[in-house]
Amino acid sequence: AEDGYDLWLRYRPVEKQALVRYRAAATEVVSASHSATAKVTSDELVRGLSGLLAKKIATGTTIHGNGAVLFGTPANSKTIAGLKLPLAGLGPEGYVIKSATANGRKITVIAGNSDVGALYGAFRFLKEIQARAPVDRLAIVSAPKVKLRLLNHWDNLDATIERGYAGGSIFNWWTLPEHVPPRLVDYARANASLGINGTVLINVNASSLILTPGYIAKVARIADTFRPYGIKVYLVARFSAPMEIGRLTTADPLDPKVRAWWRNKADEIYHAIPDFGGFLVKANSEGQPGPQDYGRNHADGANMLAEALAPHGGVVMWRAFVYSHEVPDDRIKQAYNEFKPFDGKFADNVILQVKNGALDFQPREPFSALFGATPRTNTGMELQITKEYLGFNTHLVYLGSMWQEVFQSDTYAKGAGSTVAKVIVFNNKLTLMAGVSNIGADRNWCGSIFDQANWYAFGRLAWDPDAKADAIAADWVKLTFNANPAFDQPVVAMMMGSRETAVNYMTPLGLAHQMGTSGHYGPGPWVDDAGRQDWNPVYYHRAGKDGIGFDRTATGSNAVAQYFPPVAEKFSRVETTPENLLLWFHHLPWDYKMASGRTLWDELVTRYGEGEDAVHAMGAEWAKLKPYVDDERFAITADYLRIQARDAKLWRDASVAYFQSMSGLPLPSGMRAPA
Ligand code: GCW
Repeated sequence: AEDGYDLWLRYRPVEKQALVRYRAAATEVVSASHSATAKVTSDELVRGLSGLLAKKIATGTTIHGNGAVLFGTPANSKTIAGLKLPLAGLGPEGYVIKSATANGRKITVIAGNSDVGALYGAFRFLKEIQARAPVDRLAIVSAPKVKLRLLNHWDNLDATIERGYAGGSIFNWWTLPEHVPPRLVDYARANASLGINGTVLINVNASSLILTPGYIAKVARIADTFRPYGIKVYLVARFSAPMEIGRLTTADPLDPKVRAWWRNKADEIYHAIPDFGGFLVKANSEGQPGPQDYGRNHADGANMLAEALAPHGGVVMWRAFVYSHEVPDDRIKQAYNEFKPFDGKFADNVILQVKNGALDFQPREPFSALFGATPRTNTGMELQITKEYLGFNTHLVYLGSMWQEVFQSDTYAKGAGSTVAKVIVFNNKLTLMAGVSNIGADRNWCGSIFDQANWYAFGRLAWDPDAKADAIAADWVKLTFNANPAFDQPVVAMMMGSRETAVNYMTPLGLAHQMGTSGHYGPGPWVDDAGRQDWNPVYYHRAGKDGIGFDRTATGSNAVAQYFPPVAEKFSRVETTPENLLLWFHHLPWDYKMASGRTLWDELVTRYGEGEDAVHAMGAEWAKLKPYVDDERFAITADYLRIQARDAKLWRDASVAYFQSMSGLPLPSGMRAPA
């Protein structure tokens, strides 16, 4: 059955017409390396080619004839060394795939500087066939632009997942370390196919028990499972761990006993997991413990952990997602205010992990002002793959286009052209891309078929943040469904429009944080009793008789001043602020004239309506594509599109009705009254 378990690694046979051609290009798999990574590479090539070519593919250590697929490194293959491939400068993870001649045979060589590079190349070679690209004259050279490409799981030790919409956790702590579910191997394959090279196994809010010996043994077993695939494991270090699982009475980062405790803990972990990646930390955020509890600062806290990990080569990812309702100012300013003063004070193996926007994974936010603002501190990006504020697993929203918008935003950190992508890639010694996972124990991994595309897009963009969202979507559709343009083109178009559609029915024109409290699924613009001012939707939209929007210019919170001058200037003035961010930066009267000629009020209502209509259009489009899809994956998607249509209507109706109670204005002519 096509339940989605195989993700984009389906390897179904190519069509009859193309079979002869592809069979000639891949007759056997050859490698002289015997490492664990070479073994899984060979297995994947055999599995992929046998499936795609509908025949058994043999393996060997020497080339027997035309069509051999030789993989390895110059160090473990004389043939590869002799071919003088352009491997210099590709680093340990880059690869070259080349159609070549060796010993008078026409072969395909897949080479890396390490076995992991060759593994990535093998997945790429299979992808070319899956996408039905020609493979007889290959000359592919690729290397990641970002060093640490990580998933962050918000999985708890009790197997629940914070903001997880695809069932429970795939990490079964109960049966580990004795039993490793085979699923974890498929998880590693899927990640390796995208070049993801690390994973944080547990929630940033999780308990410190994960650092106790029993759990370390379980983690070690997972690390053993992932190692051949080039994936390192990382853990969350809860700042108060020395008090909770040690016997200390403080977690003060400047206390020598606390420092010694963390050093010993690091030594203990590395003893069990020699290539352990390091720690991810959420400190002094949303009530979590941290150095500020002791009058210390973020650098004190991060550097203490960095010092414990440094002898082993580990890193600390210190999250910049900090805000507190005790700071009586615009919440989105807090991270910049807390971190900017410490630029240059963090150890070399610390990376600040900054969410793409300053608020919290909204359908649209401007890029965080921290990108480019901390040039003497490693600064990486955190994206949320799981759709906490974007309709969970039931709404079809492709995030590739959202992330592309962030990466291509110009920070002006070093003049025009300093895009967020460039700042992340070039500003740092250690580069990082982290994605909050949407993976759970559902058969289809992500809770829907189309959410698999977001995992896929994250991996591709982590490898190359300048990659194009539409090209990634096109690849995903071909690999996941089929390579038929009659199907692919409309589906890619649907995906590419889907994020703007969600923005329109949820938070058009730069509105944000309008979701119902705590669940973050449906509309709640009227909520003003969420327990904290900075959780209230009313705090963010600021609608009243006079107008709507959050003034973040000099007459308001002046958050704009955190951006580099050209950006600050652009967002300061209403006329130069892009309309899709208008109400994020400005409070405007309801009769403010928009580019369309409509008033702000009419435009707002129009956008909500467009959002709802576009969801219906997606449903109609999908219905037409039924002949091209298996029944099971067609049905779940069609059903979810119906849920999305129901929800989009609710969003539109509730939001329009609520804001009308503020504006007191009639609906633009021809608009349906909220039901
Ligand atoms: O997005 C918000 C979520 C919390 C989350 C927090 C964070 C893990 O609502 O569930 O906690 O951000 O990123 O730390």
